[in-house]
Amino acid sequence: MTQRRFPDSFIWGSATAAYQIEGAADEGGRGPSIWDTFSHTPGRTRNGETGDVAADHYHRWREDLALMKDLGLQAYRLSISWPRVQPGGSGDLNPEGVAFYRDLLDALAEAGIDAVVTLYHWDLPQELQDAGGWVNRQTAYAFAEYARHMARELGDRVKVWTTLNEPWCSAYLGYASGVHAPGHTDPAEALTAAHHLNLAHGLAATAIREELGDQAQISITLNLHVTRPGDPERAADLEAAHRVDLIGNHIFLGPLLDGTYPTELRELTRHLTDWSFVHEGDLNLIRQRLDVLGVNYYSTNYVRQLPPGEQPSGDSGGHGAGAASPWVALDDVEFLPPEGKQTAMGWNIEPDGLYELLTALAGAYDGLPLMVTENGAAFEDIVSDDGAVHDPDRIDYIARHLDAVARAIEDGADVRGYFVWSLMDNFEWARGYSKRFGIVRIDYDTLERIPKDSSRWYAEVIRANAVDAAAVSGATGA
Ligand code: GBH
Repeated sequence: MTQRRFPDSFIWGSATAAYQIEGAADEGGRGPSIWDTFSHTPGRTRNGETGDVAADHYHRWREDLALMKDLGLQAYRLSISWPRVQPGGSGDLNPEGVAFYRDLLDALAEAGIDAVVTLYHWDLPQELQDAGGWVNRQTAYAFAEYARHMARELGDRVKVWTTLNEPWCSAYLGYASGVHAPGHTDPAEALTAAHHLNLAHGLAATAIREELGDQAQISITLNLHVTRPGDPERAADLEAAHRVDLIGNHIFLGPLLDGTYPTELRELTRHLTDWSFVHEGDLNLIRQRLDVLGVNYYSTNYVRQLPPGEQPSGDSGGHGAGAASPWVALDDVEFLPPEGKQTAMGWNIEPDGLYELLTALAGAYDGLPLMVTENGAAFEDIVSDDGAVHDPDRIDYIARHLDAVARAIEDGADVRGYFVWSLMDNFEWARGYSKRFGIVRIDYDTLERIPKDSSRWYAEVIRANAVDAAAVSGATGA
């Protein structure tokens, strides 16, 4: 690896999500979301932790904006809490909630920081869940109305509208493995939810363009799975990886970009659903022009096809001990435990996976602009006596992934920007506060913000518009 420069127009950012940082769950007229319900249900999150306070960003956002300015961030990816702006998920808006985001977006604009706004980062208004959540087709229409409201209220302040963050997680972790809200474990529900999420994207994109005109920039962020065969020589493992690609990736890429669900995907899941949730005309509604595709990348998967009758060993690749698998219709696919160096999440570290993903997307979808909307890692911080926070592993991880992004750009992928996950430590969903992804540390006793070494390092990358991954990897021996 060597010093690599990025295009002059490259956008440097950092990302967060509302439920993970805001807190103030009962303030400002906010309604309950499925994550309030889920996190307050005993046994669902580590130590029963919730987002009630989180990083208290709702009250401390001015301080957080100052941190962004210090970093020299060019863009900030945030999400809007749907139940904060529309407490019941339909009907009246909550003016106090809308004002919170208006003030924040105004201050970002004043600081010259572009806002990339995600409309749905998993916090569905509870009232919509009571009516069936994403299994109910009506939720897609409610989402489009919410999107229309946000376009009207905040339209001129938003650079890029991202409809959904990682619908894979909403569908499969929410409805099949149950490790995310609402905690269901029904494979047919997960597939239904996936379609309704796709539909919600299409309807919302249409509504936003109706409000703001065709120049509105629309995106969706996917967590696409880079899956490798456990044994590259074994045809059965290659075939297993292909099926993961269908269930994990093409269930979204298909309707969004090709206007269809692959026949193979329908066949593979035929025993679970007859796909009657796809109504005539849906596929036309879903395939809307994407101005940019958001790509979240953390790690790769290795899979093995099990011989008939054999059960997967262990927890099958970190789905969570005893949890059901999110991988519907793939009972005979074993997710192999990671080998080599891992992050604190137990995820393997493979920057080449990001290179492969970006170049594969560029090859498959000619001319599709891409943006890395999340990449980053949880590690144990090293807090020294003088209060400084050292995180060499995080610097190394980000540097090596940026090197991969730069290589993908050199090889023709149109990657427009990169967002570190995350600006600050936050509520890591079912893992609670134990996992820290921030480049800024949050002291959860005092709620003090302490920039880690990675903050200063990232500020320098932004300033130089270049990364030197070799120096960093050498320093930490990776
Ligand atoms: C992102 O999710 C989220 O957008 C963000 O909110 C979160 O804080 C961040 O990453 C860090 O977790 O489920 O067994 O197949 C990433 C979610 C992580 C989901 C890897 C799939 C694979 C394990 N993805 N995970 S499994």
